[in-house]
Amino acid sequence: MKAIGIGGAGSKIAVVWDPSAVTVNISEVELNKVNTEGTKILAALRGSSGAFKGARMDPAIGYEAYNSVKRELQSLVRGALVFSATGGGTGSGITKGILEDLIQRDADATEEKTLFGLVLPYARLEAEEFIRNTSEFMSGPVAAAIDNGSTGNIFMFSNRTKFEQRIPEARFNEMLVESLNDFFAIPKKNEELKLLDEHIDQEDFALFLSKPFFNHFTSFNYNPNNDFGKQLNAHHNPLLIAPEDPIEAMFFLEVPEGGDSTIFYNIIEYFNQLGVKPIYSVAENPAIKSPHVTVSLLYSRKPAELVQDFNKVAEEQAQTKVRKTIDQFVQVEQLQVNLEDEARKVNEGQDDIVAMLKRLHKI
Ligand SMILES: Nc1nc2c(ncn2[C@@H]2O[C@H](COP(=O)(O)OP(=O)(O)OP(=O)(O)O)[C@@H](O)[C@H]2O)c(=O)[nH]1
Ligand SMILES: [Mg+2]
Repeated sequence: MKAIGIGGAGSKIAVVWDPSAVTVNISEVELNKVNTEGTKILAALRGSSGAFKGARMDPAIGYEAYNSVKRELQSLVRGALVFSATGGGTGSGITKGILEDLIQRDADATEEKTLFGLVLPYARLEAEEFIRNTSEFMSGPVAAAIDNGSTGNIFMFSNRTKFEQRIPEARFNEMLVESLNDFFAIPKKNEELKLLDEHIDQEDFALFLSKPFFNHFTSFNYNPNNDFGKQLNAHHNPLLIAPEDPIEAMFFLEVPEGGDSTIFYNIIEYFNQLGVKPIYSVAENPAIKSPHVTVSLLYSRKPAELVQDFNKVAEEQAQTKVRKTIDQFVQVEQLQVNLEDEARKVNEGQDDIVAMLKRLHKI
């Protein structure tokens, strides 16, 4: 599938996925560094000052620059996978423009839906601006596009593992793409391997991808003697935001040569308890020694993990504010009055954050 990379992170990841990806940036320096056989598009601002510097974490600048590339991108995004970080200014600003245009125009045909691979910051260790931009981006344009059914699947990658395991950026980008490739290999494997039950062909797969939900995919060795749900929960994809309960699901079960194909009924039963009838297939793979399953869950509610992360950061910020306030007013005579005043301001700030989290919770 062809890719479009927006901003720094989006471009770097897009070219790993697709060596001829189209890349878009406001920063000429960043754009020049990208190694792609595809078109490079320099988005421009009305004044020339932004051209070399990027949006410097300000999504309003990215959003303004979208106007200069709108016409070109409107046709390019059809049937493409758009990669962007949610924290920076260029990626989130331009991608906001893309999402708004998708909402405006008539529903695309199945194969023409635009998919998104979003890279979310790790709230505990990344800049406050990245977190704030992400909240606004997710609760604004992403929520609206999902409500409107305007996009195909949205993959929410998380930089958590990158920071926690201290993985070099280039290696981590490869890991994201390898994982995505693993999921996208399902229809091809269905063509190549001996099928034992059901079938997922290119068209089934394309239809699944065209649905306007978050997609959490993962794969693991499945032990049919143990509970499937517990194994699934223990093997969520660490590169993606944890999923909510699925609205729809897909699974592809591979069993070794001569293996028991009927173990898939356990998986059907598991999904049935959640009220979901998955699309699925079972194939024989002589290259494996134990059953292996690839699962994809489509969900639309805001992932709990994200809200928790933001809660934590918001709380830490509020505490820092209070601490600063105390330091600042400790020598002032009217200490009591000022503290009360500041405490009220902090609380007002918190109310805003709570309101934002409530909005976030809706998607
Ligand atoms: N996984 C991954 N994350 C990245 C990479 N580069 C930046 N990030 C993350 O992406 C976010 C910043 O977004 P960028 O793509 O750098 O910003 P941008 O869209 O170019 O916007 P500006 O530079 O602010 O104009 C932060 O959360 C970074 O940790 C990368 O190559 N891989
Ligand atoms: Mg940048």
